[in-house]
Amino acid sequence: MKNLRSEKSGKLIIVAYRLPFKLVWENEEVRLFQNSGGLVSAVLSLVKSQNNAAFNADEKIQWIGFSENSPEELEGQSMENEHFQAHPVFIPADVNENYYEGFCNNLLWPLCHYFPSLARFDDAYFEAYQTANQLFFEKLAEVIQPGDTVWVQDYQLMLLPALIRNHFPSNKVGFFFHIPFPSFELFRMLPVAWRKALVDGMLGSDVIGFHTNDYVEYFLKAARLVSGYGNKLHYINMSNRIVKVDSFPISIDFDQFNEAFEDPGVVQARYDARLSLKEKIIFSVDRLDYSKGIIHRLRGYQRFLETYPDWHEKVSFVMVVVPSRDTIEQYQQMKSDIDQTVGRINADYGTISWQPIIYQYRSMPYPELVGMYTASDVALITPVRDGMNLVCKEYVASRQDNRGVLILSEMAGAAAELGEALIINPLDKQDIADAINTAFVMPEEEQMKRMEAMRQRIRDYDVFAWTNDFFTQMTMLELEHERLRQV
Ligand code: ADQ
Repeated sequence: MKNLRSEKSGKLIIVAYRLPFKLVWENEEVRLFQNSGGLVSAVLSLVKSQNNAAFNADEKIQWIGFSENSPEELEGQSMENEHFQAHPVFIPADVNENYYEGFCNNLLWPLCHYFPSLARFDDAYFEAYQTANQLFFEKLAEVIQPGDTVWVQDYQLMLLPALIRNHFPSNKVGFFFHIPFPSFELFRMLPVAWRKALVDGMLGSDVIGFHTNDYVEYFLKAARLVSGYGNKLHYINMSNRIVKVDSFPISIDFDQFNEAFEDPGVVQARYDARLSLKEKIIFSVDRLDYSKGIIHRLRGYQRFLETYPDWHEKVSFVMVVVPSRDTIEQYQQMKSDIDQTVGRINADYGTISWQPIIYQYRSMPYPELVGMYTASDVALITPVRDGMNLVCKEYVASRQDNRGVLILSEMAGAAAELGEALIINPLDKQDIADAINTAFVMPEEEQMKRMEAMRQRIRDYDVFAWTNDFFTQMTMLELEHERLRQV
């Protein structure tokens, strides 16, 4: 097959709200701690795989992201490590408040997760969103050169692809949307000018990626109804160029989770969990967010305790919630609802020798996380809406022993891929309760059959395949553009 790498390939530039590092001051010097989040490992997979054609993998990846530190604090500090060179974007605090907490998290997040009643519409939000996207663009303009490929990430930067296209028309631009793109009935709640700016902004890209076919269809409908662009087989013809819209279900580093099963720290954590907990273990872990269905999960568990009293004293539900956005009032309210509900269930059902829910509000170190994944009989994942959900994929990849049962909400993007899970409606308490009981009585052979099928799928389409797939589409589109230019 022809080598797809173009001679003109330049460097890769990632633009995301967050930088790939945390900055920590020690003795007046800054030290960089690389984040271990999904996007960073996905991008690192590109470095490891080296066989993509869209950009030159020998050059350090450039990463543009918001800086929590002031320009004075960062002056003279090196902002690179072995893989990344970071370019901090400075956004004044009042603008960032209206941009990030406002437009992004008080409007786009609830709207895209089907919570329109929580969405706040404020002109100052949209103004700040435009200003912030412009600031990201200005930083990019200092870095970009002909031949470079830009990969823009997520709902914080929907206006950016069009800004790039207008000023640097020959650079390749990819965009990935990590949360659900909502059905048109939700999207049309945005003021006409805003929704048009968002759709046109994204259409500045060459390739636009979503997690599922549903999100692709919803976006294509918005592009047609908001901006008048039809499509043919997911290709939108923009007169002088083509935009490809497709689904790329994000994944994880399967081998890393699979191999962790035997790490001494993981073995120890698994042993400790089994020793200190009851004979059946249910586990859940997520960020504090109303989209994650934490309250619904608790109600489902409560219904399980009501309906299946034979399991009393025999089950421990370990629920770990990572603090997130807890400066926003709705999140504080939700946190206190969760605290109260956990307290009530433990008070109603607990005994001297049994605590039905063990609840922790903290981030969990990796060995402990995989220790819990591999000790649990059930992973209970019940978002009321989730773009993909990586926790369920991590659980499955960790189960080298092919044991355990995944209970998964039909509202998670991942449900489209993991049909062998027990799929539930997270709003239906009885459905959750029955699924827990079904999981507890499921014969080992059936657990193994389901687990093996899911593991095979994630092994085949891991995070390396995901990034490779996206950049293959970018390269194919570039070839198509070259062909069109010659016609
Ligand atoms: P998130 O909403 O953050 O991501 P998710 O995909 O589940 O959700 O990823 C969470 C990550 O955080 C997982 O890797 C998990 O292990 C980790 N994590 C969660 N709780 C933790 C804890 N207490 N301690 C340590 N680690 C913890 C957004 C979208 C998702 C989409 C991803 C990627 O909302 O739908 O899957 O982006 O596109």
